[in-house]
Amino acid sequence: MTIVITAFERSPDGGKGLARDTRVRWALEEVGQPYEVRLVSFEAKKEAAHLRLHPFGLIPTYEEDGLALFESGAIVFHIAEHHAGLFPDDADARARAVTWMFAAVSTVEPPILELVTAKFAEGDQPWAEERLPLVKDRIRDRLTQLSARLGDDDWLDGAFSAGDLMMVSVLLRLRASGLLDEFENLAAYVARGEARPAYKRAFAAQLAINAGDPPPG
Ligand code: GTB
Repeated sequence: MTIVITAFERSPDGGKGLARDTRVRWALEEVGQPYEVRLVSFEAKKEAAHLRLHPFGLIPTYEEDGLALFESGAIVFHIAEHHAGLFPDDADARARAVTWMFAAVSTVEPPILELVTAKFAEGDQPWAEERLPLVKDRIRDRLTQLSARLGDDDWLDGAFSAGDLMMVSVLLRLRASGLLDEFENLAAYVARGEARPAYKRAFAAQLAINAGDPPPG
């Protein structure tokens, strides 16, 4: 049956690919699975029909046959489990790829999201300017550690995997801040992810929606 994911009717980023449907699209493109997208407005996300799919009223969601999933990490995991191309065959290597997926969403992404909160939700608070450098330094700490581990390698653990897909997706959110460019190997790592044909297709598909053109195909 057709895979259906949800995405913003119009992403607030205007098509920069930062909303989390992009990582799901990327995973589907990597494994060569066609999919459809149901666009959801901000209002519709909070209505009963969408809340049945996503208890927190967010995107993305994933539907296939009787299965409905939410959480981009869980969705990418499911795609990687069911289709060749995102997990290595070796069981230990696979476990390490899963570890990197968790590291991306539970260790690296949280301080990055703090920066978004500090800039956009708390930016007008009297203490905002004082807090910002602290938030940025917490991100730098994580990036320093990640950069040391990646070293001169192309990917985090051998061949490209779902772990890299999630990590690159998380790091992309930092580009506008300039923090990524402080770490040459991480900037190159993200650029390698973006250069993958599957990423380019995913990016183009979300851009077509958010720039107002019909999706390709
Ligand atoms: N942990 C969940 C996951 O990984 O799936 C988080 C899902 C989530 O936060 N979804 C966001 C959402 O639905 C969209 S991606 N927000 C709507 C709401 O809160 O009502 C987050 C996002 C939003 C906007 C930008 N942007 O404009 O740059 C980037 C990322």
